[in-house]
Amino acid sequence: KNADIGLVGLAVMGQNLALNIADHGYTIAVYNRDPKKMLNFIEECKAKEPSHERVVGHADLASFVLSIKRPRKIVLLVKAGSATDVTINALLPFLEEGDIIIDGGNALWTDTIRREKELTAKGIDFIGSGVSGGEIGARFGPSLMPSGNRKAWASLEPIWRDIAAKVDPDTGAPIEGAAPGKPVEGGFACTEYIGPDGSGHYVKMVHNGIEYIDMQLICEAYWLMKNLLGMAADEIGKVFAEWNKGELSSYLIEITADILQQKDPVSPGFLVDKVMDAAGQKGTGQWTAANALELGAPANAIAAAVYARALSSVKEERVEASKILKGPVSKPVSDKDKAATIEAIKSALYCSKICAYAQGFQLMDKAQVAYNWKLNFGEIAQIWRGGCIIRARFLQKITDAYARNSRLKNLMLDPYFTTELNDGQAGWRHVIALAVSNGIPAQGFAAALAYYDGYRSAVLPANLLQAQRDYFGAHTYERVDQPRGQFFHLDWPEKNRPQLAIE
Ligand code: 2AM
Repeated sequence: KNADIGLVGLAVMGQNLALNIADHGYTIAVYNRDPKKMLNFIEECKAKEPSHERVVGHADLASFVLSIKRPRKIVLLVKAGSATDVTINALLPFLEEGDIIIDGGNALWTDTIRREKELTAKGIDFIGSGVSGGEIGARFGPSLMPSGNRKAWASLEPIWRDIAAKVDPDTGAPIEGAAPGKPVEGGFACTEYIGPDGSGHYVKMVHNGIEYIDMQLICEAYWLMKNLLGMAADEIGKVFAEWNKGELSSYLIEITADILQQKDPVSPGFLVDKVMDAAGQKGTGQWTAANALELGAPANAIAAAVYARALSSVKEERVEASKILKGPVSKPVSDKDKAATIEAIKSALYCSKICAYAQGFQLMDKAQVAYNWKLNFGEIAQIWRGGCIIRARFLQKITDAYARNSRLKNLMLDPYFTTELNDGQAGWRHVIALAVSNGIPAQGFAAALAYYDGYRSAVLPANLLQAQRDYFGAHTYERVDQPRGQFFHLDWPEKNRPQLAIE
């Protein structure tokens, strides 16, 4: 009975999180449905891991559960969905009141809300924790977004803080030095309590929605350099490497620079040119866009990223359509305009990114009202500074914005972001115009700009829309010359109205 914590689910994420926990001096009991995976993992640990003595494998659930100190903390890293329910139900007979289950999988937040209710009724405390950073993050420091029972969080918190990514508290710069058996100490730990029930998994979901559009925008920048400027992959990679030194500096830009300069190991040329252009998705971006629709949050750039993946995935159809549907005659950019066009693409990328994050935070603001949470946006930005896929110098700018004003209505209204949008918009508009006139799809850039132009418009054509609604459905309208909340209806001229009366 001496394990500090237990972990169920020994796929790569589970293995790496277990090793990360062991590296920080905790004894961890591990279990997997298929015991072969557990045995292989323990063998590998013994061969390679300095902290292997603190990882203890169990082939049956009873001995696994009984080996953990009470109140037990059991982390689940099993496949999201019904596998999580199956695993929880298998554990339940062995658990005692006050034990804690922590779901670290990519659960849909509504499932987390349901599980927390069900388990609370049985005397088991439940934490849903978003875990971001992929395999390497799990191993050396992820960004962790826990929510649920507060008392349980207090008990989990020291471990979560120890294993989370660490960044400089003031600059957000990563604190380097992670290596197996050499845990990083000091710095700001990228985990904070997010709120009740499913809020942690919700915030993780929005993180992924932002990740979708972040990636899409980078792809559009690459595509425009290739198709407008005729640049080869490695040359574009060098531009990204240069951008990575400035305000765009981020994990995704860094890996993009590497990817574009990677030669194909099996035939001449660059690997990226050989990779099939049909995107996959696991669903978290789609959940974000669907929830934005449900809440009426204008997250059109996030949705555009999901649609762009969907459009890419019908590869065979696109190949056929390309033979039938014509575009404009392309007007390549001249060599003398190349440098300026690359600068403009950089502006388009940065401005669109600001809009994408503004949408993500605006969505979370809607969600906290709808689901009765109190989210701390400054803290959310802080814990995304390290460990996760969207980690970036940019997150420090967002952290600073919420430090200046914790009740900021929209990120674009923070003085830093307002200035960046002002300075970058000429290039941003120029690039979209080039994309449109050359028939190059840039739906992420364009959706972000439509959001920007819509948000900064004091007046929109929704006056006409309201009149249309009143005309055919008597939905009423407010008047600009009367206080809000007073509704009017006109008996519109008969001729175009539906004939309701039976003649
Ligand atoms: P397995 O190794 O026995 O397949 C990621 O897929 C993790 O989730 C693995 O540890 C896997 O266990 C576990 N898992 C997947 N489906 C499961 C299920 N229906 N019940 C329990 N565990 C499951």
